[in-house]
Amino acid sequence: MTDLPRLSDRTLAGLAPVVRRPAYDRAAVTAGIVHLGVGAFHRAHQAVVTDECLAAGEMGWGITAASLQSPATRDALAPQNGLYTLALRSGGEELRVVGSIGRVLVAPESPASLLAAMTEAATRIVSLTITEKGYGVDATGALKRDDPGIAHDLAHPRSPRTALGFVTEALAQRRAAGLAPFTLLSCDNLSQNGQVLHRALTEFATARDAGLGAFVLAEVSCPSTMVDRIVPATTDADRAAISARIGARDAWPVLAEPFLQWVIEDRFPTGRPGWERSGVAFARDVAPFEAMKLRLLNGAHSTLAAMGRLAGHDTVAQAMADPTIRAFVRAYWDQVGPTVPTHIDVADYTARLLVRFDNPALQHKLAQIATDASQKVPPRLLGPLRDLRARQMPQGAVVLAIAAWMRSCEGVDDAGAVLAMTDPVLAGWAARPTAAMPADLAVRRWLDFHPVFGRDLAQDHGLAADLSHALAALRGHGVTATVSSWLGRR
Ligand code: CS2
Repeated sequence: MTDLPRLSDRTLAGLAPVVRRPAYDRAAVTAGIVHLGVGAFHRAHQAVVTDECLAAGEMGWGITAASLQSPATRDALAPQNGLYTLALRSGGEELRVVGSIGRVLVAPESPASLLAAMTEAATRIVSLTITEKGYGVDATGALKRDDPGIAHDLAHPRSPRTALGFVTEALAQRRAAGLAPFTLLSCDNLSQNGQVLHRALTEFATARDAGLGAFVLAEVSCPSTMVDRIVPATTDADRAAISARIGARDAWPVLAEPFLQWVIEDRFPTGRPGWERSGVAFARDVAPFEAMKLRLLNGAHSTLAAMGRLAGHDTVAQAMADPTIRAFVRAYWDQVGPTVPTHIDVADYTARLLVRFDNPALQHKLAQIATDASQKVPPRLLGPLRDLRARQMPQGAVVLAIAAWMRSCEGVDDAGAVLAMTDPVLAGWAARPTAAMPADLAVRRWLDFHPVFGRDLAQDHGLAADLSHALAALRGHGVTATVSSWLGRR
């Protein structure tokens, strides 16, 4: 691989014929979007559909991307002029080089450069994939003013570190300069992501200055979006294989499934690219689509991450090949399906999910999904649980999934091997329950943990009893026996 030339504008023309490449003059593109959080997810959806808009002649919508933390993506992409390969994998592999990202900035290295990009007159959209924890809000959606990043940015508004800090400062500067605010587009997996962002931002701006808060509340548009594409993390083997296939060294290609669904509320007061040309759907309300995706796809993913890892599986496809876990996922969908708005065809969606989860070419690691689970469990599992309890409908599958997650946080799998956990919120919780604690005490402690469970569920004694029972069974008999017995009793 080291003998290959580096992927860049200069080597584009010489790539293997199998690779699709930007069909436009990249030098003529100007940036209209600043994107915060230039991870694989962004590079597998928004950057791709924007690439198609550029190819269709909408040259004012190039992307300036920024990392809020690490320089790794910039270090990979800068020598490549922002170019990278997207590999869509199912039976075969479809390769294309994406050209929509121009510059990649690293916020901690130069906050001023990022603020300058965000306050350019031409910047009309600031989009975000900063993960659930990037929003600086608690389980009720309120701003966490004691979060170290938020507290820093409120104390030092001109040199921000967090997404909220950058966005607010950029909006304040635009306002002072008489420039219209940009539209803020959250593409993270949160229910009502636009509303969550708008509320967090309004609270943050108000804490800085009441007038700025009122301006954000009234003038800044935050459409909600639902993005769906499974994007496994790139491995070194992927880097080598893709570089060999394209005939140039790509330091950070991105892999994904062919499926893509992106639904956006059409509230862009200062304009947007014609993303609909590449299949993006614009809707008045994305909430039904979010509920469908978060509860059925992501809910099953988090369940698979917990149960699959306890049972010793490594990837989604492997866990789905385990007959007990597969049967459980189907039962889970049957139970949760009725909490999804009625005009959604749940049977059709879950039938397609089965095919997507079975895709063996993706090698989608359960450990990747288990990362930051404390942020993911509330919308994915607790949302449906609350709905089912309110409607007095059966909840056994959801309870068992939550108990499996609690069990997986105890740090050992069913064979006694260590289960690593990457979850800063849980890691920082000194009173985190351990396997040595009786199941009912452990559950009590979990339910009292407000950042995840809010303040309502701790009052629910029936729920505590059901969870304790499930946790004790999982500890005593393991996932396979516990789930089989639950399936048998249904
Ligand atoms: C996954 C999601 O890592 C995770 O938590 O559930 O990233 C999932 O693959 C995407 O939301 C699919 O659109």
